Amino acid sequence: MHLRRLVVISNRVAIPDAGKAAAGGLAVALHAAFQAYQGLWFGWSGKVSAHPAVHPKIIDKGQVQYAVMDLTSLDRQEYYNGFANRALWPIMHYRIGLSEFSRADYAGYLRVNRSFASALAHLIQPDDLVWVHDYHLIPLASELRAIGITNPIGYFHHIPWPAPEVFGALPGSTELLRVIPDYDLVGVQTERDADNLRRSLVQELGAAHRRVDLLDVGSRRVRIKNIPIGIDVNGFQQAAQRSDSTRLLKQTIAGLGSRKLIIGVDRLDYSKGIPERMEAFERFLVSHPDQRGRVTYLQIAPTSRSEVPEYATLSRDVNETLGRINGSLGEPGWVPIHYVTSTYSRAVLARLYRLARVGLVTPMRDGMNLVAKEYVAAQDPRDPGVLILSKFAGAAEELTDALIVNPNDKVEVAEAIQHALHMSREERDARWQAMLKILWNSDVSRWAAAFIKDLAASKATRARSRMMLAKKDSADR
Ligand code: GDG
Repeated sequence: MHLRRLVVISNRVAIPDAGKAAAGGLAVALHAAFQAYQGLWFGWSGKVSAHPAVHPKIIDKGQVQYAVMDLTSLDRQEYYNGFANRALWPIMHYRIGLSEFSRADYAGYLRVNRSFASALAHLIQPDDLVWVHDYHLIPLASELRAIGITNPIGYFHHIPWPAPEVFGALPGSTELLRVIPDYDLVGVQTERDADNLRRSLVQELGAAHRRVDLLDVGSRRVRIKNIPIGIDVNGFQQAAQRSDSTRLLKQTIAGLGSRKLIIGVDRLDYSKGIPERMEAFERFLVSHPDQRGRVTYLQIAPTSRSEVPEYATLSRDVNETLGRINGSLGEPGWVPIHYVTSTYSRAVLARLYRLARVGLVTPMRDGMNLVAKEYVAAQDPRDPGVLILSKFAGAAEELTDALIVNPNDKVEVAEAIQHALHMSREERDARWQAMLKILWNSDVSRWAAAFIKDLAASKATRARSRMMLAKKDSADR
């Protein structure tokens, strides 16, 4: 049988290690899709070189081919650290004040997108479905169209799409909006994100709604739909049940004794609300002094984007807050907050989630937040823990049976912790069952399949829309 090819493009490419299971989020998500399709995965190798090759390095791994390009150090600085992570990331997370726009960075962002497009164009075949991932690559479809690629091209935006008045604060934002209709399908995490992007297109570019999710922008038609990303539910359930142990697990279990565990797991990023969360935990201990010595909060926060100055500032803030709280509230034999910045295996994470009575997931803004879903999946059905979830995480649109909180309100978060620690077994059970059902409905393999199905269907829609818009043009003339 002839298998259609799926071409995936993302900033970084996860080339699998022989014998090892797929590692991170996107790799797991695409694993299932690449079983059903021949695959090509294209992106940055993660390496910097003085004179990167014009053509990508191709690595064959069975049904999937990986094609990776090196970047120059200037590319990395302007495209990745600069425009993507210092201008776009904060704006998309509603942090206008942190967004550092520079024309040079923006030019670098466009330059890398253009060079990716020209390297990729040679590899795309007429029947391929093209799927672009995330904010590093928004202009890619436009660059591909400019060199004659007419395949269906979809884009999935993993992070929030902010309200028009926030997005509009970014210099060049209208230019970025103009490239959106070069995609046939734009997937976002929540209905809120979809609505924000559609409103920006209508307000800034005069786009016209054909249907709620379908917009005509000039001569192009784009579908904007929320397709919330899921996790490998079964994988997390299995991993959480394993009985082998590691040093961290043994130490955590021994250190806990009869104390209850509260867990937070986040990349060290200001969008995740880590210092604010520590302060909410402090508030909880101050308001409920009988709980001192009875709970431990473990925060795992692998360092990320350390070359971006705002992340170094955050790291200092977290350490300061941590030191202050542990210093003022700790007792001999009890440290309130345990904080680690190393990366642990998914297997260890799953076991820690299961050990924890409370999953504390309180980002200031988050596209989805997979940790919230992983925490739920890993729970012991005989004694499930409680998820406390920020109303500003995309996951809150689905996981309405979590204890939903405003992360800016430390008293509210503190009281949610108290509620979670004392929640009856019946209530915990009912909330967990309801959330697990939702997780199964948006399992990661279903997510990828749903996006691909909509993208494949967009070809017919596109052909029809071209015909109708051509007719309209000639009628107008
Ligand atoms: C972006 C969006 C959206 C964390 N520490 C370790 C580790 N992790 C894993 C978690 C989880 C993943 O990293 C983090 O995913 P999140 O969704 O929580 O957040 P972002 O990294 O910001 O991801 C986000 C996501 O894209 C997907 O669309 O949900 O909103 O910002 O899977 O488990 N994994 C391992 N060791 C660690 O120490 N192995």
